[in-house]
Amino acid sequence: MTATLTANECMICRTGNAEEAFFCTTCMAPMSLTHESVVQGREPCIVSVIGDSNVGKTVYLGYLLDMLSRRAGDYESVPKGPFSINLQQTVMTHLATRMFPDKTPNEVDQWHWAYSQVSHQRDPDRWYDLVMPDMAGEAIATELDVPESYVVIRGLLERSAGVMLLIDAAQAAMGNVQADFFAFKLMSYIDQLAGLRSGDKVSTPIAVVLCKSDCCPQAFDHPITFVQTNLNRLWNLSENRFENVAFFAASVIGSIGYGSDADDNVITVPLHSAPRGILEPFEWLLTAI
Ligand SMILES: Nc1nc2c(ncn2[C@@H]2O[C@H](COP(=O)(O)OP(=O)(O)OP(=O)(O)O)[C@@H](O)[C@H]2O)c(=O)[nH]1
Ligand SMILES: [Mg+2]
Ligand SMILES: [Zn+2]
Repeated sequence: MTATLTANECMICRTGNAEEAFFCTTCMAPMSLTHESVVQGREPCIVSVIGDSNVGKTVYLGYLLDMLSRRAGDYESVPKGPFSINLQQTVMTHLATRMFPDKTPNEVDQWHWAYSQVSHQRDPDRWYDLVMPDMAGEAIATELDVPESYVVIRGLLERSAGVMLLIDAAQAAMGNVQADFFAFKLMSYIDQLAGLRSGDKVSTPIAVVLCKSDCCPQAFDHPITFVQTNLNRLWNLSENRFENVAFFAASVIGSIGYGSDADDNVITVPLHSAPRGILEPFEWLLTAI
């Protein structure tokens, strides 16, 4: 791929910025992404990780990035700049001290963005340059309800080579329709962005990840049946409008305990990590993009 970005052009919304700008003035994406991309001489693939607030995006993405940098599954991952390490460091530091990371702030300039070069041992000369931001679920919800309130989310989804749509499987399994409706809305948003005629289907590969499946093992046994049963609106839209959707169950935590914070609020405590199904959606997406 040839570099089409100029030195001070935002990677996400293409606004020209001042040379010294840290963040894009229009969408607030970090300009360090552009600077790294210009050094590489090619544009990266953007993989967007989306989903409602509290579904487990930060924990999943941080854990995935850490597994890649520990050569899990024979992957090799090289971060492009120290800013790319912040997300995995935050997540792993929290889990090591039996805490969950904080909710991602709605302010775009506080999101962690990971920009990494990834390859696999079976084809060591093929490198994927990936940009994966950790977005806030509430910001995504606001963009769905008031389009263009978060220019960065729209820009990211327009430019994404692949999407990971995360869903709280534990919530869906309990019959809470919020999980289905949120995913349904997100898919409809992506469909609308693609702007295709009704007969054409969206070709962007979408990995639907059923997070917290440790709480509902049936999702691991038969993810498709789980989606057809508990997330039927999402299933139908995927079939009707999307060419390339796959379903995966995942969980990071083996068991959860309960404790209290300084104000006596009940909090969940990750007792130990037992990653399951973390790499599979990523592997599928890499082969699909
Ligand atoms: N059982 C279980 N719970 C999990 C797992 N991962 C995350 N959680 C729970 O889900 C909560 C939210 O996880 P986050 O990764 O912060 O969620 P998020 O999608 O980033 O949320 P926002 O930042 O608000 O968008 C955590 O505080 C945990 O209580 C998991 O693998 N298993
Ligand atoms: Mg988060
Ligand atoms: Zn921008």
